[in-house]
Amino acid sequence: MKSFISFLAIVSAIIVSSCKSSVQPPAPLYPVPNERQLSYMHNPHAAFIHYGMNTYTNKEWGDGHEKVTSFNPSDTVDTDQWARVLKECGFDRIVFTGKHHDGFCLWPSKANKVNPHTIAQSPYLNGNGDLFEQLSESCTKYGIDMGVYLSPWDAYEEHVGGNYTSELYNDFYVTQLNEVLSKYGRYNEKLGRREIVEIWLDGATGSNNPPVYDFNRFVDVMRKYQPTAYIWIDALRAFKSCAMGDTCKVDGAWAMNEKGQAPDPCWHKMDTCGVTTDDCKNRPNGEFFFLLEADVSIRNGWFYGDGGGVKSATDLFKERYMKSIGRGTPLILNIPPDKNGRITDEYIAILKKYKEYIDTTFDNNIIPSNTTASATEVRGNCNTYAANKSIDNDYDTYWTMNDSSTTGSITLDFGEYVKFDIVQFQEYIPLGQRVAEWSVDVKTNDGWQEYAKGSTIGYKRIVQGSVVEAEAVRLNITSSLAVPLINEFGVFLSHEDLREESSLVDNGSGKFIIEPDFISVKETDGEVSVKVKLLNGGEQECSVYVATLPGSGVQGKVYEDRTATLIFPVGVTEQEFKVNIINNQNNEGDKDFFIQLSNATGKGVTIGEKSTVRILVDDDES
Ligand code: FUL
Repeated sequence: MKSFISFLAIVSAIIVSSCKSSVQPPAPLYPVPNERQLSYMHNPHAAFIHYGMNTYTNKEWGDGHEKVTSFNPSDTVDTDQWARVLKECGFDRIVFTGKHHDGFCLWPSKANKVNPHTIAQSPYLNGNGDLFEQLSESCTKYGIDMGVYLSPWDAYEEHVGGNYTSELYNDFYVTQLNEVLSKYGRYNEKLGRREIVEIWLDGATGSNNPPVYDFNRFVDVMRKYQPTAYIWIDALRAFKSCAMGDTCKVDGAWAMNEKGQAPDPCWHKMDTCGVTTDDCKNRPNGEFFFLLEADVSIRNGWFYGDGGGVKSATDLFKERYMKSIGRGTPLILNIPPDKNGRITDEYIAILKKYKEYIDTTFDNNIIPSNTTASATEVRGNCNTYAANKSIDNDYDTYWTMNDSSTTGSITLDFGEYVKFDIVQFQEYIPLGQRVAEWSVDVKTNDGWQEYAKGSTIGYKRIVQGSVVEAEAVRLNITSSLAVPLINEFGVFLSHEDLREESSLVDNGSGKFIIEPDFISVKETDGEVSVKVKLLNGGEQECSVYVATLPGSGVQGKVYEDRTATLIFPVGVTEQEFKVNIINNQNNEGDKDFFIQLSNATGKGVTIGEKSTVRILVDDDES
């Protein structure tokens, strides 16, 4: 051991002595993230709160004809409980639906002077309620950031309110933005003002003839009051605003699904040359840095309702956290309060378990303190860029190589056997996203073997495999757009409930999949049928949860909500799952929804890659 240490000392002496002081850091690979995007990547765990008129009418999308008297919580809405519970459960921000598509405002908006449709007209606190104000106070009190969801699509104004020419509507909406962004938010002492960290302008439009929204004007108001807010706008609008200016005015949008999962590979870059706006995203050489955000609800619907497929803590960890934050993408998890204006005990118990899973897995860095790091090449032979910069716990230092090198490896030698099942590594993304392919090897008793491989890294990549005991781990960058920069590299052991105690070699444990991945149906077809299959299984009883999920079409309008736990007795490997399609009389255009698998039970049984079916319902009226 002694001679090994002196050998290392000599090696570092050589590195330091041959390092030229003129060695510069690598140039940025544009586009690079802005401050708002970086700040979200550093604190990527967000909570959504969907609460409002729909909570009381049991709808997912209201149509604007709801009576203000329907919004009648039995008690004061407990925003303190929301902020306290969500802070305790590890969330960094709360984004709240102050106005959903039905147009009912949860603050006393005066934007519509003639026919207001707000909490001030409702029985809540005798017309003195203001949930944005309440939540601003609660977020300040409990130290959690606040964001707002203000739906541009406003069914009330479309049908009843009277502000429905494009010009009138844009004036109306700008007044609402002024009201909300100038007054509410968590009080930020450093800034000396109330701060809104995120503004979510949902992309749904219910009408075939929506007003022409003036997004440039909207964004100017947002930047005026809340320059630090991450602006989320549906891809189409973001695309247009990017195409208009030399920089993209908005910061991000959805991750092209509402499953809480980032695509893989995941490039946070977009350009303006795709056929559809989603085509423009996730492009390795995209012109604009565009941060995807993975959204999902804890239940099978965005607003509170009975039953409805509540996700387990294991599902939240493995299927959402690991496939969003674990792919370098912020996760926004929706926790809808019930009719009493409170987060239910059932949800709190799940969130606490989920938090325990995250904490026990990631809180302890299990790399032994005498671990040594080495690399195939170090930039200019300089200590500043040496492999140990990936284990020094300093975000701003990194391992890198000379500019012409786009492949290379770093190895962590633990000096003892370490048991782990999670490997985590990060690219230094302030200088641009670069890595296109990587692999990880582990050195066990049997020598070196491949543990995992994948495509992008981005802000962070977390990979879970089977539990191994290894004396060294190696990260190989096998393809990169420019010289790679790795600022963190580590291993962890997951909470015991989450481990896959199998050997390195895939032992063929069962996987549930759903087929096909896409179906197009007519509104008049009555029903749609899909197949749930168990691959490599059938020797033991197991089960899987199947549920419908809204897309641009919602339950009750386009399809009938359906959830089921399908039990697969020994020997059964395939079952059918049917969903009723609603033949409505609206001219609403084609709509889609999803059928999704989650919560597999049975030893070693998991959900396979094919876990979702998209159903496109052809509207016979349009
Ligand atoms: C969707 C909306 O239509 C849903 O109601 C929900 O608000 C979700 C976050 O975005 O597109």
